[in-house]
Amino acid sequence: MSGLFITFEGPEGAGKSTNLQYLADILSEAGAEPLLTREPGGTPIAEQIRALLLANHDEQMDDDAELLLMFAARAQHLNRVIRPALAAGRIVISDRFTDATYAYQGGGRGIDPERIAVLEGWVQGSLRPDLTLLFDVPVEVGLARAKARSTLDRFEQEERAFFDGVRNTYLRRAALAPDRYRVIDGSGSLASVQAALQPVAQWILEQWRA
Ligand code: T5A
Repeated sequence: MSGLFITFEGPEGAGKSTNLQYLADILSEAGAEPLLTREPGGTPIAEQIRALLLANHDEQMDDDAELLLMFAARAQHLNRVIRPALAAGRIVISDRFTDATYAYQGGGRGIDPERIAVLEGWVQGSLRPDLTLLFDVPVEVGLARAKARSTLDRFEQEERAFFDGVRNTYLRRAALAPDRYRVIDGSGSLASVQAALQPVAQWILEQWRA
């Protein structure tokens, strides 16, 4: 038995978390009981790594240290939570995964994507998401939402060019692999975003039941 691995991606404030819960409710009502999780995080150890990554520090975090911490958390999360759930036939929905590393550490920080690919192969082997929903919003819209909601974490305090790199990398990756990604316009009303999720939910249920 093998489940279905769905990831939610997008720049800051794109609406991932809000819509993840909405999709999960549809799947639960249909009897699928998806496992909801997030990155960085998803296990007690990985959540501690998340806290380290998001906190503001007096000392600047080295880009390679940041990249390696992302994959350290991912190794813990994959082996303790994601792989066992998929092996049990469950639908796993993760709020961010390795596309975020390509977007933030690659497109944002400027780390060579080939170096990221080495870590991806090491930690994940051949495991990739079955479907990635990319919530796309203009940088200023997403940041305004993030600012209105809470104090800014370490990533949210970056310069505009960083977020342009993040968004462009996401869109480029989606264009290169259209079978895996669904790009959803996250800038409209919540109702319009949720309407776009209805056919996606049906597709997920069909794949899961097949
Ligand atoms: N990171 C992560 C990396 O650098 N590399 C990696 O490999 C990984 C995995 C944490 C950070 O870690 C970085 C990226 C991140 O900076 P996170 O917890 O996912 O990742 O943090 P954020 O992206 O900052 O999460 P946000 O909560 O800001 O964004 P969401 O989840 O996209 O947005 P959401 O749903 O919380 O919505 C934000 C606000 O907007 C409103 C909501 O009500 C909420 O108030 N909203 C809307 N308002 C109007 N219209 C809509 N359509 C709306 N949709 C949502």
